[in-house]
Amino acid sequence: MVRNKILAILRQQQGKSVSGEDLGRQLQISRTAVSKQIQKLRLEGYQIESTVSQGHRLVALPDLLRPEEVRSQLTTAIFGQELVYFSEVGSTNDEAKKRAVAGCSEGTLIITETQLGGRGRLARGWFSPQAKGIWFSVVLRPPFTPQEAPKCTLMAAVAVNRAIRDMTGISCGIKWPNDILCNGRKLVGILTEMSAEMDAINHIVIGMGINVNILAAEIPLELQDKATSLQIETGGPVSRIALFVKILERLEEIYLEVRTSGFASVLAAWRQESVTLNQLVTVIAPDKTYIGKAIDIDAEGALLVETDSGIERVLAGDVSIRSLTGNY
Ligand code: BT5
Repeated sequence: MVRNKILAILRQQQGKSVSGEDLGRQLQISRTAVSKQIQKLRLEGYQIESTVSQGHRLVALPDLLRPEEVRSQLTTAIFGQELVYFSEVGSTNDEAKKRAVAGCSEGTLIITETQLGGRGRLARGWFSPQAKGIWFSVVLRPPFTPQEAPKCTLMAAVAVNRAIRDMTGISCGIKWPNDILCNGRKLVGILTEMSAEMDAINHIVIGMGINVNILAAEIPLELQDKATSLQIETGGPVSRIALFVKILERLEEIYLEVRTSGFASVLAAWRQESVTLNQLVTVIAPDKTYIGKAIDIDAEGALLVETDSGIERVLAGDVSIRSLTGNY
């Protein structure tokens, strides 16, 4: 595609100019055709400076998670080798599940700028405004047993928390099982879905929603006291693409380690970063609601809650859990 070739040449120039004539010669097209492609790239959000004497110069990339941009920065071996991009979509988890059933390879990524039907757990909605966050899903085909699947949520939480810390310096907490909180408000939500037989996993889809450049005033009223974004927390915009790449790198690193050495180090990191442990929590299970103290997670990633009548083992997906001591 001529567009991609022009972009590749502009990138190689690393901010230096290249003349329209040179571009035309290299691609064997006319200068007018070059100008048209440059114009199109500008409409996509690429900032390209053009002067008659110097030619064209790539000044800044658009803040879109376009596959060619992501690919050009990605150093992962599995995650993102297949990359499916939508400017808008219902839910990236639904798209990932469709592709997983059709046999897509492990590490296939679905990315979008906005979701029209983004989902949380238990049929809740997920607010996914245009180009303001990172809304994506990845397909895994792990060799674990189905009982181990809930730990993939913990693994994802540890990975995204690490990436956020590396990139912004912010330290967030993990609320069991699937939230990253910053100052008591939700910054990231994770939705893990599985297809399995009795003793083997067909595939796992991990979906993540990361609120990046959402301004306080853009958060819907019903989420005002529950949600936050990196821009709100750091006071300035954060590069979505750089953060996305970092998340994928951290996630792959941890996933590969888990595949060879098991979940022990994920569970240890999770315990350290948890804001749920040692808190009083309300557990809202389908059949009962009760209060207790979250004392630990077990080897399968279940939360252990100490109540008056003994220790309850709480599995993700079945319950909602609220801390009694914080505003989360
Ligand atoms: C979650 O569910 O936190 C999982 C969210 C996963 C979203 C990703 S985006 C990419 C992928 N594709 C999907 O369709 N989903 C995944 P849960 O714990 O059930 O929390 C949902 C609740 O969080 C909602 O009921 C709201 O109260 C709140 N919420 C909705 N949107 C939010 C946002 N952007 N930021 C913070 N809180 C939000």
